[in-house]
Amino acid sequence: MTQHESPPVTLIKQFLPPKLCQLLWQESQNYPLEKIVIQVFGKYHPIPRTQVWFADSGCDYKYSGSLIRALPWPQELAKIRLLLTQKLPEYATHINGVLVNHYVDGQDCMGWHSDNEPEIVKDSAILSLTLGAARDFVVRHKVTKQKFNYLLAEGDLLIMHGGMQQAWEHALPKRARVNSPRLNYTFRHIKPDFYQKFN
Ligand SMILES: O=C(O)CCC(=O)C(=O)O
Repeated sequence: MTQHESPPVTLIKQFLPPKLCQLLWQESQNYPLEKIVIQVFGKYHPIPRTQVWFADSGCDYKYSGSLIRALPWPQELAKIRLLLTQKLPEYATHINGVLVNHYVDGQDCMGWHSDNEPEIVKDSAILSLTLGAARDFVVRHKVTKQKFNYLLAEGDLLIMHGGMQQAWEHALPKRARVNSPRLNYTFRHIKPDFYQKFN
């Protein structure tokens, strides 16, 4: 790669109109958000955010060793999925699950990782939609360690193109000055029934 290669992402500012942001935010007040506890080197750590996974039946997802069963799509969220497939068919037609992360304030965060779980269809795009507080989303090349920063604000849609997860990782760092909540939706294409094979 060249020294100045940019990450394979497209940022669409204010993709979701304010009225739809408002309806989705209202609906999110009833999400069954959970704080997952993960085990690292024998010690238990609650993750610094809460999460819920909505998906088509059979599209379960594994997060740090715990299998998370698919909950059915809430009404407003299902409409957003439809909107994505209409506006961005090239990327969104095969979406069948969405991970929702809720950050109470700037102390909640997500560490460096790639979305490269085996149940994600290889080279599929991941679409990230933000509501609430604006936060920095940082992308880092796995080899050169070059970093790029994207400020994600309410209604913004970030497309992480196919192939991104192989070469790049991303994180949502803590931000001391952020004192209001944020929701992030990552719409994904999952291999249906991937985990049923192991049950
Ligand atoms: O909240 C964000 O913008 C990041 C979410 C994320 O990295 C993920 O769901 O894998």
